[in-house]
Order: sequence, then C-alpha cells, then structure tokens
Amino acid sequence: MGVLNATPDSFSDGGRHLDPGRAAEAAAAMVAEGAALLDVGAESTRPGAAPVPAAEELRRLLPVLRAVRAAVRVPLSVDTRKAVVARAALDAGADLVNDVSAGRDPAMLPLCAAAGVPIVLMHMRGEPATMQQRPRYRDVVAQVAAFLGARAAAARRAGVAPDAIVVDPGIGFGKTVAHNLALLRRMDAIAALGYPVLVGVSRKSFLGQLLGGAPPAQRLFGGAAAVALAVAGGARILRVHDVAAMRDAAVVAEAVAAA
Ligand code: HH2
Repeated sequence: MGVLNATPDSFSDGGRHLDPGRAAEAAAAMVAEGAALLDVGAESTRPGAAPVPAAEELRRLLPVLRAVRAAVRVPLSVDTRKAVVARAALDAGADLVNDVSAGRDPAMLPLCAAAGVPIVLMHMRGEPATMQQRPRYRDVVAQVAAFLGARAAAARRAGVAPDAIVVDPGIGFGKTVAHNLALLRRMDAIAALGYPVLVGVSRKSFLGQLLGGAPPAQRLFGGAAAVALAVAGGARILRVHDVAAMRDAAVVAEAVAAA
C-alpha cells in the first residue's frame, strides 16, 4: 500500500502531493514500483497534529483523489476518521476506508456496511494531539489485540462482511519505542485474530530513535528490516512511502517465511 498524503503537514511527505497533477504522477510511479493499492489521506495524524475540519479535509482530498483515480487502476483507500469524508471519497472513486480510529465516528461502520466496502480498523490510544504523552499499557500486545478483536466484532454487528475487515496495531499511535517493538515482535498475536493485518512502519519515529536520531529520509534500511519482520509475523499489507524498496523487502521476507 503506497501512501499519498494530500496534506501540508504530514511528517515525511507533507506538501508534496497537495497538487492533483503531482499526486497523480506520484501515484502512477508507486504503481509502477509495485504498489497493489494506494492510501490517500488529507488529515495528518502525526503525534501532536491538530484535527482538521471535514470541509478542509474534503477541499484537500477530493481533487487529489479524482486525479489519482483517473491515473491508476489499483484500489484506492481513503485515510480518514470521518464518515462524511469517507462517503464523499467513495463517491469519488475510493474502494475502501482506512480509519485510524477504528470506527469512532458512529456513522463509519454503518457506512462501510451499506456501501459494501472493506475497512481498516487501527488501534490508536487517545487522539493524535495527545497520544504520545506517557503512553502506558499493562500488556500492549494483549490490549491492542483485544481492542482490535472488539472493533472487528462491532464492525460485524454493524453489517460489515467478515472478509471486508482488516486490522492494524497502529505503530506509533500512542506507543513508546518498546511498545512498537513488542507489537512487531508479536505480530502473530494480531494475525491470530483471523483478519488480514496491515502495518505502517514507514519512516516512523521509532526507527529514528533506534537509529541514533536519523531523520525520516534516512530511515529506509531500518524500515525495510521492520517490514521484513512484520511480514514474517504474518502482516499482509504494508503501508509504505518507499514502494520499490519495501516491496523487495516484503517479497524476500515472504519467500523465507514460506520456505
Ligand atoms: N500511519 C499513518 C497514517 N495512517 N493508517 C494505518 N492504517 N496505519 C498506519 O500505521 C498509519 C495510517 C501516519 O503516517 P503518515 O501518513 O506518513 O503521516 P501523517 O499522519 O503525518 O500524514
């Protein structure tokens, strides 16, 4: 899953894909590098980010989404926490919803059920603005798995088909480095829920912290290591900015895991 952020402030690619023409070019390039789907978002959820009103999110998102839709044939997901934004994105050609709040908006799960589209349910502790303030868990792996199991059950109760549910432990969303490492190490516990697992490690700050303070542009090789181990642990969808490199890492890891 290639990442396209139609935002001015995303932590690693902010401002680069606000222009629809440039976003469409970037989308085509990611597909050429092997992306099987693309995730388009217009609200940064990086730690400390302020929420974006729906009207502003739609103003950024729709022109980019339409241009990307016209440029590539792979499925497109919309990265949003708002049902009203998801609805408009589905009308503009998106195929699935990626919700980092796992359906907190009460209209989100019924919308996906009615539209018959898949939804990614991600674990996040609290809100982006405050989620990195002293995150604490008794047992991060057990608690994240329990949360995702409960949200998947809620999605099914709302009418989402079981095979339209994807779960994501939410690397970096209200977690310390140790929490992120535990979740990557025990990806099998998330995969055991029985839904495909999506993981986003791309350029994230835990990599920088492990790599002596490396900035986002210098987290590529570390990210490849994390992608490979996530695949070995059962992750099926990797949300990445650097498609060609991460595709190679995933292909090799998958071959080893299957040998
Ligand atoms: N990470 C980010 C955004 N959306 N969605 C899922 N399902 N899983 C993730 O790990 C995930 C996500 C954050 O990364 P990015 O989009 O690069 O940054 P920003 O939130 O600053 O736009």
